Amino acid sequence: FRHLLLVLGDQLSPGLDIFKDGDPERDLVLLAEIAEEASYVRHHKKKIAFVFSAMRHFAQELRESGWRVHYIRLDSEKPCASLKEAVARTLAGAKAEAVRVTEPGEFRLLDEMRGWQSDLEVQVDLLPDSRFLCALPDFRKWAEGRKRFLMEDFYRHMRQKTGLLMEEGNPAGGKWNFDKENRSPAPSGLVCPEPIRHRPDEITQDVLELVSERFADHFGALEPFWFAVTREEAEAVFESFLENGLADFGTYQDAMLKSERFLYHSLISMYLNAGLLDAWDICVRVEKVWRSGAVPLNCAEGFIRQILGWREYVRGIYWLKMPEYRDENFFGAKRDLPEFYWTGETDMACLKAVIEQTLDEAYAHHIQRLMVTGNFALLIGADPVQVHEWYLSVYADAYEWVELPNTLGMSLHADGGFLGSKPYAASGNYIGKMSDYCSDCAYDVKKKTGEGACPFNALYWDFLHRNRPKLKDNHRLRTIYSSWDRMSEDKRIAYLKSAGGFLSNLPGAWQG
Ligand code: FAD
Ligand code: DLZ
Ligand code: SF4
Repeated sequence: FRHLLLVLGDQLSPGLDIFKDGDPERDLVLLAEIAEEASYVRHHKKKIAFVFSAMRHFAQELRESGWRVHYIRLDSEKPCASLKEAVARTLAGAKAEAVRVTEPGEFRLLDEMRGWQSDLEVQVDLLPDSRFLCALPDFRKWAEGRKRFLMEDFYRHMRQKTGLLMEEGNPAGGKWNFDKENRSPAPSGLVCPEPIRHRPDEITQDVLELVSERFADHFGALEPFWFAVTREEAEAVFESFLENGLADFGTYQDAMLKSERFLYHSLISMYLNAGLLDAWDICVRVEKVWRSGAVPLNCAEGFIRQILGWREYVRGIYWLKMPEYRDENFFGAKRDLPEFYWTGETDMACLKAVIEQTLDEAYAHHIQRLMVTGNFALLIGADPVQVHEWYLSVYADAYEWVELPNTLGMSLHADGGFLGSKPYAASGNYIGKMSDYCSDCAYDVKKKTGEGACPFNALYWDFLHRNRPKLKDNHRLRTIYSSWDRMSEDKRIAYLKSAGGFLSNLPGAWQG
């Protein structure tokens, strides 16, 4: 062969440069199910099933369009322990002049691949991942010499660069951001569109059997399994969102309801991240729907911002700051992540609902991740590495390039505010306002301290008080600290005592 084209489990796109420059007559494609990739954290069973099934379907799609594909299954007679071994073994059976691979989405793998050329004694070409809307050198250029790295600045830059939602050089509607019109709580009884539930085909059934045998001790429920595993199925999910979800997306973006786990969210992150959907195509189609008059601008803008703005921005930050980023711990937080993150067994109704949903679906929407599980981990001072490993394990869309900046930067403020200008810390009041979780909780969200009070209330003040030396110069927290200072001493002591009592009774880490 001329080239061996290695495709990773989250690179399932025929539009990648390795295919564009490839030649089905002379190149061989390699996909490999690898124990190491499937267990470097205890990924949710649904995530592994999704990745393996999507890989097998992609191999089939490539073969149908004329590519020769070598596919190594986890249950083959000679499974491979690592990606390097998969490449070495394939090369031993089928000589190739060079190995070509798209840059992976995680630093650990990129670092490893940099050593392959000398270890395997073959030329290894790492090609940039062309699925993103901001190439990494362009992000670096944007970041160079900047004092502040706000997402909003980057987003405006991307709007101008791409021309999305622009009119004669100005933002459509005269404003860059329509968030003021978004973010209402959801009325109880709201009925949202049902997600499309795909029926597992034979390939998926095989994978489900494999996962239930090999990964029984991993997090979460394997079935019912209804994720899309092909481009066509993922396309149907997005189409259904355009028709039924987009018009209300912005309005209820931050709401949380016990009975509606998906609300008006698109549920496309895992397909985008694995390569079954294309980010540019998604943005262009959302813009088109707005231009057709079918949805208001605030919805289209709010949605495009998530993809053109946030998604590209966190990726840029990840590659700008790694590998040191992973070890940042601004607050010096070192508490074990409580066991109930892995089981859902807690009497705090909000955490229970979000963790149980995560166990069932390998999905939670942004505000559930940020303001319930993330907020609690921040307030109790949980060890950022343990929190990071939890988020990387439990969501079907989790890869380090997107998960780490969201967890360590946005949620835990462990990077000292590089990514977000203030910690997303909130008391029970926020959860009470944006959800219906509090109505059947063992705690009273209105009660501030003492027996039966919502733990978030005291933890919130304890967090601010404990970390004051680190946060005192943050001008966005000035009014909050002056409220604290205006409280009577008795009240402050009651808060700190309540929080102290709660923290000392928290369960330890999961021993699993
Ligand atoms: P929608 O609400 O419908 O949003 C549309 C799309 O916008 C998403 O599919 C996603 O591609 C993009 N998007 C929205 N917010 C973000 C964001 N903050 N960063 C990057 N992309 C965004 N997203 C992941 O894809 N993988 C992760 O591992 C991940 N980990 C997270 C961890 C924490 C602590 C937090 C707070 C957020 C995390 N997010 C992650 C971002 C966000 O929660 C998910 O992208 C979103 O919930 C996916 O659901 P959806 O497709 O229904 O999104
Ligand atoms: C997530 C994942 C899993 C569970 N399994 C595999 C695998 O067996 N083979 C593979 O090539 N990729 C897998 N992946 C995706 C990789 O973990 C992902 O490519 C890297 O983390 C880089 O983003
Ligand atoms: Fe969560 Fe507090 Fe509400 Fe209970 S009362 S659901 S702990 S916010």
